Amino acid sequence: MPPALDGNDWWRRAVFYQLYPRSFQDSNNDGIGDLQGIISRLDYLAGHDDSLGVDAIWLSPTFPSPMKDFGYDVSDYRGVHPDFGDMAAMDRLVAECHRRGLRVLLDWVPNHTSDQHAWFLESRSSRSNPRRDWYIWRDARPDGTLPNNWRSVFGGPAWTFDEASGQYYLHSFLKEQPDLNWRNPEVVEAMHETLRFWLRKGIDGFRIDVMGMILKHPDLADNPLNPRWTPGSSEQKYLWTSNRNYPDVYEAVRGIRAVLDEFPGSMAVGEVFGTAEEIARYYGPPGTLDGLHLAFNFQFIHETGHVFTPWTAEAIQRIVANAEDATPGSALPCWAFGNHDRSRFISRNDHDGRGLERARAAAILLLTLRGVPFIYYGEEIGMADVDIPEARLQDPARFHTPGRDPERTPMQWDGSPTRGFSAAEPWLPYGPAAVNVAAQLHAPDSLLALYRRALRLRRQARALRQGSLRIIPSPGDVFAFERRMEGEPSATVLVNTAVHERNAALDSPGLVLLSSRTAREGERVGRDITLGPLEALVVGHG
Ligand code: TEU
Ligand code: CA
Repeated sequence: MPPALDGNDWWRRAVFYQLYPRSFQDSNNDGIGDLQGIISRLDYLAGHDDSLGVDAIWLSPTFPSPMKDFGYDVSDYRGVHPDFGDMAAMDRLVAECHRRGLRVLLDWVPNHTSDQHAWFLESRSSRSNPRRDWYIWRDARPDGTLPNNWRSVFGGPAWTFDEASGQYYLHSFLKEQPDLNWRNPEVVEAMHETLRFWLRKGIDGFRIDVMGMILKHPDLADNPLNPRWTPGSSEQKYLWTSNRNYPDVYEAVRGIRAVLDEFPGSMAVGEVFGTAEEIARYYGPPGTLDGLHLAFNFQFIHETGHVFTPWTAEAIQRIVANAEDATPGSALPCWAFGNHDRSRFISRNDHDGRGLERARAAAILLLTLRGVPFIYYGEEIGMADVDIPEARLQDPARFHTPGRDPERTPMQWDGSPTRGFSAAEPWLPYGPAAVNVAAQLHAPDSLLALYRRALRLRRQARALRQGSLRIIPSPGDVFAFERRMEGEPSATVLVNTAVHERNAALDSPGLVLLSSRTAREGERVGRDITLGPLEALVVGHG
């Protein structure tokens, strides 16, 4: 059993696993996953020889919530939603994780609360309420139109009129998710206290929801028209200049970091969107790195707008090179191939029915790049988007059809009709029975076995876990890089994104330590190497 990572910078060497609590394991047969269910499945993740071998988990929101946005509408930052259990269950979960060397991140949602949060109920109760200014209230413009042209991320205007008090309030997401006013110091202090509440309880850190939107343009200036937009195009009509990655946000980020620094060994990873340079700013300047410990780079999912990134060597190389260039000082990039908001990797890359082969290569890439990888639950067994019948769709945020339910379906533990998830009708339908943990756990050629080998290799080969990265110029369709660390054997990673064989050259001969084509592992290779269709492999040197 691998020991827990030590040191306050444990997160630099960690592999994280995101789990969606509603969909991991149901313990009381109401069809909804819960904390006790997660506890019962921890051995799968860590602590045993045949565990996956991750170092930390991130739980999507577990707080009390009317569940309009499945927990991203928080009505109490210091509690546990009864669907998931209670505070005692959370304490048990944290203790059971720590016993196995697993760290725990909660999902902190600072941009908005639920409209049922006590703060908002007060705020909307009257214009003179002391908490009125905790949210963003504005009059209509003199001509009677909305305060500005901002749109909700989920579609429609970002403003809703409150009849009783005669003003509009801002909501960057659903109207049930009013935006907090981070220019009010009382809000800042109250939100910082919610962090301290959990840190005192022993939580190891946070994933921070929509980090880049908590501070907007001070005058809430209109957003400019998107020059790439034309009527009917898939582009958004307006840019997000005034309300996303607005420069003032970095001051708030530093404030959050200062709170985390009161608790050595804690950390935060921000959900941010933008170019590699925009992402980089969240770490703080190279010399101080006084921003977030990590900021997600989602470019393997989408580089711009809503167009999914294709599985091509050219795109992969651009994304990695940009991140390597932009990530400041000793900071590390942070990679994910999937999450609860986006179509799953296999489904995004399955136009020719070969999504699984690409998923095998992606597992190797994710776990050998320089930086901190996040695995989305089920990715390791090849779960794909599930077709949800119209009548069972749950996600209210249909900014794209059919919403985000397809990538949030229950974890498939076995091939039985209940998938080992719940004896009751699950909150979302299951995927095909053939994709499950039990079938893959002891099958050496399975995707799950490949993930476990990749995780083990990453733990053992320090060059892969902590070394530098150098991109090796390679022929078309091949992305290659070297990982090197002083005094340690180096490794070369090659990814062939073509559906045909490709030849590549190595600087020196070596041994295949890991391959998406399992049978190749252990093969000695010279300086010329032929990669199979869609193959990714790791060659160890010395
Ligand atoms: O998502 C924020 C978010 O803005 C994106 O996922 C969004 O879909 C994209 O920017 C569109 O361009 C977070 C959570 O991950 C999501 O589940 C919540 O619904 C959302 O915040 C609101 O809290
Ligand atoms: Ca349950």
